[in-house]
Amino acid sequence: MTGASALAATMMFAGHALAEDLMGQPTPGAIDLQPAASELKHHAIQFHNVILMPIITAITLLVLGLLIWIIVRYNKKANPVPAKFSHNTTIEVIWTVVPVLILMVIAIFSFRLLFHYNDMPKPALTVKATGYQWYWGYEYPDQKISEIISLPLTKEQADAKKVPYLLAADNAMVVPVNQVVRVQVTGADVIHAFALPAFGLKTDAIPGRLNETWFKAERTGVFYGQCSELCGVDHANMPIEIKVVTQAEFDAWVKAKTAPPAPAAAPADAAATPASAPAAPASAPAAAPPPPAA
Ligand SMILES: [Cu+2]
Repeated sequence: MTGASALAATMMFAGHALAEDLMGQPTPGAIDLQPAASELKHHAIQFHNVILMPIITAITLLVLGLLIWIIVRYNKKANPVPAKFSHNTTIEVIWTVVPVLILMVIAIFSFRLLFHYNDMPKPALTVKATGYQWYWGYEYPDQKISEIISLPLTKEQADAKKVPYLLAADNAMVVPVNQVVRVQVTGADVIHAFALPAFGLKTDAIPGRLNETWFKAERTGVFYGQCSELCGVDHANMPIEIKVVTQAEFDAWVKAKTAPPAPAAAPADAAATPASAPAAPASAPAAAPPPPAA
């Protein structure tokens, strides 16, 4: 990035911050990160805006200034007799030590953010997200909800529902607001990545391995992400949709998912009956047996 484009980007960035961003999805024509709806994303945005952007801008302007200075002051016309010396110990020490110090500053804040990602508060809910070629499956082991298959909507379906194509799914991951949600991420065939910008999530889904990430949604609504590891021909067609609802709505959703098909005098706590787990949608492949709750 040249100095000029960095400056332009910084100015656009500053100007854009005033405009209204769409929550949970990309804003057409926008520059800048998606607005945060979870704690981790707030920290990531702060790291980007307060630490990285000023450093990048300052370095770019410094290098641009040096280039202009040399072009103007030391071209053949302005400086016909060049100096013969080589090496300058002072400047060599400076251009070694200063970058090291800059990297150390970045590292300190970078590790702080990394630790934050790893320092998950006690989760209220665990969802296991499995990446398949090419769709996602969401399982709620503690609620005894077997895998829900989440398929992308076709262009026609998305347009009819007025939701973003390639971001909207038929079945969303449903979670309660203001609760720590642990997402266990794995892959069933190849490596995928579970990523959702508004929550600052990006975790690889690796076959044979259970990765973990978390978020705590600050508001209700629908949030979109995408598989972020090139996983094959339909990589672009495996959206991630997370629907954040109130606790009451979530409880009702769990009840609906776990209720027996024929309500034969089912008491209110029928949700706890393990045998009542419903089958996945007809189009879904057979769900794996639920793993032991972690
Ligand atoms: Cu994928």
